[in-house]
Amino acid sequence: MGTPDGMGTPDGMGTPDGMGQAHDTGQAHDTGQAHDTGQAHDTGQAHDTGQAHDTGQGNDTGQAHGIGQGHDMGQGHDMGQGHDTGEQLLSGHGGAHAVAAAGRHGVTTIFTLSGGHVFPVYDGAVNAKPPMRLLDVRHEQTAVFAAEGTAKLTRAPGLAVLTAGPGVTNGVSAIATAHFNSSPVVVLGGRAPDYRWGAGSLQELDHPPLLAPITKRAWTEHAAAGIGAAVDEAFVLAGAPHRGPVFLDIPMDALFSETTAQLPALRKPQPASPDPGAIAQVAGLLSEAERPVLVLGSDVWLGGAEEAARQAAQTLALPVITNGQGRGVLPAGHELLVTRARSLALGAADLVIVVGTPLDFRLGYGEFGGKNGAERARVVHIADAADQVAAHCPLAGSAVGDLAAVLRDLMDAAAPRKPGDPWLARLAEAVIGAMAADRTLLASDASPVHPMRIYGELTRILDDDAVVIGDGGDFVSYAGKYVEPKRPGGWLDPGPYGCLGTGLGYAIAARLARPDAQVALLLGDGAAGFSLMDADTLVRHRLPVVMICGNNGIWGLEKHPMQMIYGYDVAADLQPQCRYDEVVRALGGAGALVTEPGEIGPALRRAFDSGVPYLVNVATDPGIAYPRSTTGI
Ligand SMILES: Cc1ncc(C[n+]2csc(CCOP(=O)(O)OP(=O)(O)O)c2C)c(N)n1
Ligand SMILES: [Mg+2]
Repeated sequence: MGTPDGMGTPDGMGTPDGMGQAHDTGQAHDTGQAHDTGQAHDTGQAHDTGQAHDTGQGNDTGQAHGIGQGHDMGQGHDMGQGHDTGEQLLSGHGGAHAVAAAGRHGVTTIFTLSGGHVFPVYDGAVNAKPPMRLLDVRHEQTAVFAAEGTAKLTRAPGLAVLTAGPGVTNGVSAIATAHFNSSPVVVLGGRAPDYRWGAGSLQELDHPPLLAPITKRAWTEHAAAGIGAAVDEAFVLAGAPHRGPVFLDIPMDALFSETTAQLPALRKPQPASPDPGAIAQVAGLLSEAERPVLVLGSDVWLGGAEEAARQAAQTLALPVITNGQGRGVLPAGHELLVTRARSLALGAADLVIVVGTPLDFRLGYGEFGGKNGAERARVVHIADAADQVAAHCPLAGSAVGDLAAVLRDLMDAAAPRKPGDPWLARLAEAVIGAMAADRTLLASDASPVHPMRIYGELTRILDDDAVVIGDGGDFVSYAGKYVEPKRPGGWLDPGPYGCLGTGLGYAIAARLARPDAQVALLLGDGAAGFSLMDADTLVRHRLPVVMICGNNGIWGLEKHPMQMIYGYDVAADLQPQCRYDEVVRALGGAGALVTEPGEIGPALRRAFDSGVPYLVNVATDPGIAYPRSTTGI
């Protein structure tokens, strides 16, 4: 299922698929765009494609077999592993060149949703040796979220291929999310053909100007012979610190063209060494500090610095707060992990060293300390690239470079804190107090269900290597607080862009990247509406994932604040106890509605044991709002 059999062959063109596109456009007829629609039907995407064939470009898909010699797609995501990393001669059509270039960067899966403008990429994937997996989804944002989830989990660039026009624009929120998360993602867009540019062919849109503000680079490769090198460049750029999404579109006449080209030798980004002077200055600040805190963010994991960070924290005896993908660098229960005493730690600190995450709203914009009349804390920002160092708040120090190198150098340069440090003892006590205070609600027998009870049950069932994904409002805020990962790289949240709808894409990525681990997707009932149709993708591609819907029947994170501000709310209600479990059942998965607290644990166990996509739909109390201290504004 889901393989694009027959795609890319001349016969595949002008099939009902091509007609379907014109027909879809035909729906615009009803909205009064009759003439455009008629033209699209007459000239048709299939017809455009046919023209590329008539000119003899792309007729012999068999040539694609010659592409990607030396590839071994089964080798996982290590860059270039199993691939010829030297210069390479490419032949065949542009799609085959693109696949060969991506394969060398460790890509094993293309996330996509079909469109004629990108057929050659599919043909290149089908005919690569071995073939590259095509994972076709139900909405382009899911394809990009899946590529981003892959990047977050494997720490190598993920690839999404989107068809021209609406395919690309449907991916924009997900590309923006990757931009804010510094996730290495390559988005390859189809593009209307150059030879008709300006004449108004189907789905003709100049994408790069739209994508430029949310990518490291967005450009068009017009020459068939340049496609391999351009795709290679996109992957190098996406994976080089500071990482992020890169967009490249290719006009369909170039993509369908047969040509030969030279693929340059694989380039690996060289880790940047930190400046010793900067490290010495930070070490000096540490020696003067009485109440230091170390904050570890997503780039610590993405940059492979998790071991160095753990060692630095332990050697220097620094209390640690984690966020994003930094979560799990110190495992749940570690004596130095004080995330649960976060407000005391960041409020009373006199030095906060933030590594690998921006000083954004999640970190009070970089303003720490000052609690109970104390002085403001000094702040050090450590980033993997100079342009990432905060410019909006005063810094006492900063360091730039490969994060593992920075942390190791700092560990060598700074003096460890003395055993019996009263600051550490105070924080440890606060952590114990916070955890004790939670116990009652995590075991709550209230009916309707208190959302915390779900986490009380879930954390008992989760393995150390589980991947937990949060997509929702209040329901996910609870998860962030009460699901503390045991390992890094197992927690996926949407990050500072806060885009609802990441869930199914991230879950697809997690199932592929961690075939044997539990994958738990925590979905608000509102969030579920953005991507639940992709439960169909889980079913078609046999990707068992446990979805847990915290179903309070409202957009909780909007309804409660609106009530607070106005004393009333609008546009914040959903259907009470809507049967999202039945939706997943109808799509071929399984599910159950849970209304009583005692049923949650057994239902979760059944879900994990089922081996199929399964949604546990827990009706929760809409009267309960997550007790938040910040709004993010
Ligand atoms: C794409 C997008 N649209 C709207 C929002 C605004 N928003 C943030 S949280 C939230 C409510 C989420 O509701 P739900 O998923 O049901 O979780 P709950 O808060 O009820 O637990 C909304 C609408 C957003 N963050 N992203
Ligand atoms: Mg809700």
